[in-house]
Amino acid sequence: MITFITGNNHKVEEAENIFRKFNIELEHIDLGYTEPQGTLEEVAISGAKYASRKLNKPVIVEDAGLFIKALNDFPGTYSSYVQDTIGNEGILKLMNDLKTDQERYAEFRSVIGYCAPNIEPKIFLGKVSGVIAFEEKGNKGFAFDPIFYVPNMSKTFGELTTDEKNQFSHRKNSLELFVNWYKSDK
Ligand code: ITT
Ligand code: NA
Repeated sequence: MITFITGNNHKVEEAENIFRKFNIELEHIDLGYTEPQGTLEEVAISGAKYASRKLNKPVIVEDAGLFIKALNDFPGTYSSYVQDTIGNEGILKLMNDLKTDQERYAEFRSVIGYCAPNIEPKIFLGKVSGVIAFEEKGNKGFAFDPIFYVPNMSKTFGELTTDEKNQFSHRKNSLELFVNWYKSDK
């Protein structure tokens, strides 16, 4: 069994769906650790280490964000704060003059941090490419999902079910790397 430390229930729902496919049982604890300002990798490393030492068991944490190329990777590591303040409407305004898919290119990135008592943390990076939509679409996901458009599917993440998003999302990619490592080399 693995313990996922997060305060975000949408992440839990997605992770449970992914772990079920790998036959690993997932426990969820909202430990409320303070995040240092830093890269996704730094946050995942310090969070995983803190939580595994505190609970004295193996844990994973995730630090994720939306990285928009034309905005020099904004909101990136500030994603949570930006979502709560200017929100999707604010992001769409910043993108007003940008018209093509290339100009509106963005990535979701997810870094899973794993740590267990008496070992040092390990991290796993997953990404997915898309473009920022011209308007919000769909109400199936959370946060930036309605403005993250995937040209291949002609849909935003907000229009995908959890199952569909979990086929290829940043979170699926990072968790899959983690599980493959966890089941073999650990
Ligand atoms: P934790 O307790 O796990 O830290 P959190 O919501 O604070 O939960 P992060 O620190 O990883 O999560 O912040 C990432 C933010 O990026 C998150 O709050 C969302 O606004 C956004 N985000 C991350 N993954 C997303 C996804 O799959 N779809 C939409 N928005 C996402
Ligand atoms: Na967070």
